[in-house]
Amino acid sequence: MSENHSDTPVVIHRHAYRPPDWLVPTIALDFALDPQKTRVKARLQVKRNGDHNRPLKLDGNNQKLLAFSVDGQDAQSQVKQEKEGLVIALGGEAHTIETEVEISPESNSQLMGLYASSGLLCTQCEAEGFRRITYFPDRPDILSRYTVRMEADEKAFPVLLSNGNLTLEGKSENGRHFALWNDPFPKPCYLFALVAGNLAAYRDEFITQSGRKVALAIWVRPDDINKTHHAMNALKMAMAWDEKVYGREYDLDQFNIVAVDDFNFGAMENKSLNIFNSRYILADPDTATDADYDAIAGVVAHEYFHNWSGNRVTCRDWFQLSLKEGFTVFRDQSFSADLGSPAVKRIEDVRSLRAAQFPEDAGPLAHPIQPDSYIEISNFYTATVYNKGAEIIRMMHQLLGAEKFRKGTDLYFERHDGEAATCENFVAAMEEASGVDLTDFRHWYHQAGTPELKASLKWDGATKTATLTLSQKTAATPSQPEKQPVVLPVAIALIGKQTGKNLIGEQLLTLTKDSESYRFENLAEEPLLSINRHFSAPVTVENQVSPEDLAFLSANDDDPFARYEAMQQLMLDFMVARVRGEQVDPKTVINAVEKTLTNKDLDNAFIAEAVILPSENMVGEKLDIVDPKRIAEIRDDLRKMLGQTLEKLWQQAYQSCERPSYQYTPEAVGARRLKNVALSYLAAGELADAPSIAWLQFEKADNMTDRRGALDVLVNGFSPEREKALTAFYERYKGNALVIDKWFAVQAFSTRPDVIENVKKLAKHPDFTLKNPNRARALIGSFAHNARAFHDLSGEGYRFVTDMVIALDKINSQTAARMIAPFGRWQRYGSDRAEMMQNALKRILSTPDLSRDVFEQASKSLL
Ligand code: 0A1
Ligand code: ZN
Repeated sequence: MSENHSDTPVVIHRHAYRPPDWLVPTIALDFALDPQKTRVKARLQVKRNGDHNRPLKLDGNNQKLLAFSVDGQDAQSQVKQEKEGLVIALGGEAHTIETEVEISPESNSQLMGLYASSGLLCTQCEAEGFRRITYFPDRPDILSRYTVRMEADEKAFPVLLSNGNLTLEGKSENGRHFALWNDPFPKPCYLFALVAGNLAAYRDEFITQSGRKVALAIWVRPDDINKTHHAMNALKMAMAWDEKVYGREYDLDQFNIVAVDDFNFGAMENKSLNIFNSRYILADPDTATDADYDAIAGVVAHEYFHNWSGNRVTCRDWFQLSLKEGFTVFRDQSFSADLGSPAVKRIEDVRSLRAAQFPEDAGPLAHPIQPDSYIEISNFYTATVYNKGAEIIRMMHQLLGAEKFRKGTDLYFERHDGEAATCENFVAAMEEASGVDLTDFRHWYHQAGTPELKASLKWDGATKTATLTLSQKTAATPSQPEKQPVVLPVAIALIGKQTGKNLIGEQLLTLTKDSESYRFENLAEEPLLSINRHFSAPVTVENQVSPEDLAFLSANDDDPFARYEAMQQLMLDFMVARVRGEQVDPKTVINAVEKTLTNKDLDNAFIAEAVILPSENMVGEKLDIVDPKRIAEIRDDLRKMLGQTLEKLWQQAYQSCERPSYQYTPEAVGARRLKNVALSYLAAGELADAPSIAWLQFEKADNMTDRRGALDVLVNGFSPEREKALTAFYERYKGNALVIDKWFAVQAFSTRPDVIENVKKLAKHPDFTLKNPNRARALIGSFAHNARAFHDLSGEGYRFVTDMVIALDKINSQTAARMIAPFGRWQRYGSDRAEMMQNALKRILSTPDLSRDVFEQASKSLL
């Protein structure tokens, strides 16, 4: 069967959900593993569900059916083999279905189902990969008990892992061996996993709050065993945190993690056998940056937390995806906040929401966290479902308060344990446990688009009264022309314009209507508005504040996030005004940066975040027509000005952040962060010695954060140190795929005008391959997000990415589809660019045998 689906694609609708006709209480799988030809025998106990006479449908593709029987009898006459599976007419209430199929892991370049990755065999089944392994009703509301027998050559595949408990292992003939695994928890097939290969384990254990001893193992290539400690620490902390904060205990005696090099996404929460993209496991100071360390802890926790939010309670259908993902992202964000600085974590999370989710909500691919329909579900593992989903859970947390929120999650877990649930079930549990009416709040689940919150504060000096008017509006999105007001928890404070004191403490205003006014009386002095503190609602704020007042708030607001926001707003307003050709004085921006840099009460990590300029894309979002070149010039200009005017301060910051040797502590991480930001400003200031400072840092670095920080700076310039550093970096790390990914990405992100030629050259580099998703994303994904290069008026950037998407679609359609979004923003650009972007999409769509994944993204992007 072909990998691609070019005929009119079927659209799946949320409202078309129907309970399954047949259930599968148990399944026994038997794998004769081999990279070229694996045989899979499956025995399904099936049970009619309800009073009907519909046949049993088993999904299946990319496999050769070798044998088929019903209740032990060859049953060719009962079965109809269709393109996407088998249809079986059955007379009784319960039957045993047996199939035997042949699949080829080695030729599975889609990395869905059973595939080979650097000598390992592993699986990825979410969302619809199980049907590439065996015939099965591949939908998450069918929960089955699994027993798995796997057999393989013992030399090539000494380790055999699957879900649950290992119940037996032994030798079989011809140098082969086998293992038997049994998972006592019924699960949907998307949580099935197996791994076979030459792996070494880093082991530890965890004692749960009720005293159960859990054997933990992280399985990697033997050479990588020393890079697993950080992930293991994170795992143990996550296990303890989930007990403390949510009362959730681990439920089996084993918990295994495997790292693989070829993986479409970040990681996968298969029951008791999490499989990870190796970039979210492997770390040591020489090869992983501090950001990598943070991401590893976050993803390890995320997958672990899924054991309850996803596995014990799973999703009824894929329209409920945010039920597990939004909630689990909220859980992992809270975990990371508790581990380090909550303010800095919030800043980082909001920055990535703005970078990835806001554009999605503002473009042709906008969808609610519960979409109405899809063609290919893989396209809906989006920043909206994940990150906006997490914001929606966070808002419930605020509206209910921590205690009632916990009552709600307790009720949810208790009520739905062992079930496939819906988002509505979650909200209903929250509502019942807390007594808080969430009727209007539910709009968040079905309405796309980022609401715009307008705020205006009027001061009446005579009565010492301030009146705040809040109003909201959500712009139309595809197929949703009319929007309803949503429930917005808006955390505010009033900051005295003279004293900088918080005059009223923090107040949570809940805006439920289009517009509402609030009065604040007896104020000691004229106030400034501190709004959407800690980003209490996922909105854009429209608030006319003067640069002077923003500067004041950036120095005085008592909420660190709001302070950061004031600074960002100040910088953004300045750049937007400049792009529009207005004459504006940079003095206020420069003074505010200076004040932040010299404020002894602030820690380095916060300072570093606060002084980074908003991205070019953020500037673009504020403009009617985006001119990436002009935006880049204006932003570079401001960076140069800040670099030069505050040179002494950057140098001081740089020096004060130097440490005698590497440590991994929050303090040291903050210092490295500010040091690299200071270095980038020194370079932006075009100070003569900047390249040599960067080179020195590069050379004497005892960790990847410093080395990469220096390389990031050098790669944008024309100094001889640039080539020296790139070569040295490559030589030092060749053979280490994760680090070579950085080498590709750093060059694809360069701000130099020759980046396109260089990236095209890199696509021909012997180390480049489209077969490895990390590598493809490092070069092409990074380049497509390099606004100035991608949008170059020559059209070369568009052409290059288009060529790559078309080539990649034949190999790995999921990964190809994830590179299309930047083209979809064509409406935002001038006609020259818009036309080229549309043509790129048309060219993609005219490619024969296009995958469903790419078809959906490209066709929707043209609308
Ligand atoms: N459930 C995983 C994400 C995931 C989804 C699909 C995949 O298929 C390629 C892989 C992983 C998570 O949220 O971590
Ligand atoms: Zn997840």
